[in-house]
Amino acid sequence: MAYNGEINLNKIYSLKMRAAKELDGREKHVSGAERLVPESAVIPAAESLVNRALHHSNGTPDIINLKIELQDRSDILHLDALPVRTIKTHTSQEGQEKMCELLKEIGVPHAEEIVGMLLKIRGMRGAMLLDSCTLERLEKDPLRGVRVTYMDAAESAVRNSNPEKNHFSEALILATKVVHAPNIQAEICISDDTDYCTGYVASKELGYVRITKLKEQGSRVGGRIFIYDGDQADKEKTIDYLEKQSVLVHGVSLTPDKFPEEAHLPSRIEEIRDDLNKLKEKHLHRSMLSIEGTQGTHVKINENDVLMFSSNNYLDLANDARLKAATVEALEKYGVGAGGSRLISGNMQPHRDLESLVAKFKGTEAAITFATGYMANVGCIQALCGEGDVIFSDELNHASIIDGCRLSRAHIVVYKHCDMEDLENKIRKFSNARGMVVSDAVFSMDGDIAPLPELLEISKRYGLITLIDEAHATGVIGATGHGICEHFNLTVKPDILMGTFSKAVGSQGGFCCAGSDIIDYIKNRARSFIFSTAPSPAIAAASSEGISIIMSEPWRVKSLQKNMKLLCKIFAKHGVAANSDSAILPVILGEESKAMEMSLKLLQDGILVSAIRYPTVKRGSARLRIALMAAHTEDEIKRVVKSINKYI
Ligand code: WAQ
Ligand code: MG
Repeated sequence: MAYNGEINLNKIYSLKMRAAKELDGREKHVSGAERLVPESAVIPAAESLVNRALHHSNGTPDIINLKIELQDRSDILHLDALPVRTIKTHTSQEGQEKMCELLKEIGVPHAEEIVGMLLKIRGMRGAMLLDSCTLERLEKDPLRGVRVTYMDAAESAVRNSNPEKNHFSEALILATKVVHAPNIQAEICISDDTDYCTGYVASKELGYVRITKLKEQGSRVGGRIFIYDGDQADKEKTIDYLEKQSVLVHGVSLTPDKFPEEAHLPSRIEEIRDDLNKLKEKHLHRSMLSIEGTQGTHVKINENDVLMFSSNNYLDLANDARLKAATVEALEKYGVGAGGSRLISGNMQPHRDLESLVAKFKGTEAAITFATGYMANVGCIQALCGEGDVIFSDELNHASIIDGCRLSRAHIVVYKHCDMEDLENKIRKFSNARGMVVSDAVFSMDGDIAPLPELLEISKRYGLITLIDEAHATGVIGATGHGICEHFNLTVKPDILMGTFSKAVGSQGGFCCAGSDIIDYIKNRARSFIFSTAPSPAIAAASSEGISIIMSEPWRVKSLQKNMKLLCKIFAKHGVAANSDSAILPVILGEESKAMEMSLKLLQDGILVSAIRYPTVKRGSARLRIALMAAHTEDEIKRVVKSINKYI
């Protein structure tokens, strides 16, 4: 299997549709088209091809043939679409002269003769392959010509938005493939549709040059000529490429001039494309795996069973029957949408219930909930700190904390990871500073726990408020999963305990728990709260149910903690030092490519352990991040260690 820096196990399939009807005892072609799509798109592509066959202006077909073939992924050629320009011509003669000029420009001899040949073609299914010097036809079957197949647009948007035949994008895909064939100097084309008079010249140098009028309306002329410039002995290679090489063309647009603004911004768009390519070269480009079905210790990816070691669904509540029932019940009672922000019109009973419950769970006076954990951090930090304040922030804090700090306009001082000496030294440099110390409770990519007792002591001593992010601590650490204060048996609490419902709680959303004044202030100041529609009441109800289950079933937290001890022990047995008190264990590998490769190999073994790369972690500290769940079995934990050891 080819590896191109993306985790993408999708198989690619070719689909070919041919529709025909019987006319006077002979089969008459009605319509034909092809697609090259990932496995997940085979069914919709098949549907759209059949649709196209059924509703074609050439008539209703008697026979529709649909051939679906698996492609060898390592053999797929990715090409950028040729740049496109359009020359407007008013008469067919003017168009034909233009075509000649362009061919001469790139050194094609006998341009007039070649264009003359094009203007005589009628009814060929394929293209002429023409020796540019001798004007000999090189195809085996001159009646049929060479058919170019196995090509499509790489972007699904282009493939899908095209149920009717799109002359332009289909021709651009074909031309891009053709001009990259060995020994092909250029391609010329006129549509065979009687009412479509546009054609083009394409070559690597010219790009795709459209000529708007090349023939008279109503003319049945139409065809293609591939101009061959090379040793005739090599023609098989060219034909083979044209007929068999799978090609995905990137950056095909749907119309040649749909985005006129591109004309004014070519440099920025070029830069964006360059950046994307650089990301791919550095193994930093991200693509998404598609999970089919539900979340759990086992998930389905491409119909395969995959053992999940990459989920924040720590207590296996995301698909719990009671959470689902609570959601459905609230859905029936309160509907889907909240219809407005909490402050205007979206404040519903499930939101209020959830806030009381989470405050109780964290042992604070009050709580405020947000649509996501990211929004909770951003909103809360931006609300509580402002210009003139100083925020002391652990260097490994989550991106949402960093973004909240930036948005607050406070001065940001980053201290060394969990280094309380460094924190205090830095605070001292800002004597009388007003502001905040902010830290993850459990660090999301390292799984270690902030030294909260010292952190609180120092912050209090210097009069700084504290915000602790318990996204990966809630339902995970502390004897009964109440989080970091329980973990350290603390009675003093940080000023703000932030967390999410999206992880151990099995639902979605973020929260901040604190004294009622602070919460009231956040409600009045946090822009991500004020200017955002309230989460669905059904989701709020699900979150409440998740928290209730964590409280009533402490065995879940125990089982998760036991699993981590077991994982560390098994690693130790294999001679790998491993230590974590949370649900996260990083296996640091260093190079981005190495982490990506390992993750891919594990996936091929049926195990999902995600690779974490820059910018999520520091450059050169790429890693596998094992995330445990309460529901993992001993055998499954042994399996992941064994697999990792095999490749390390
Ligand atoms: N391989 C080789 N030749 C082909 C293929 C193929 N896959 N498909 C068509 N041809 C040949 C065949 O002789 C057709 O009669 C001829 O090309 C024209 O095909 O606005 O619509 O599908 O930029 O009619 C060009 C301008 C439109 C689009 C081309 O071609 C634009 C077009 P058609
Ligand atoms: Mg046509």
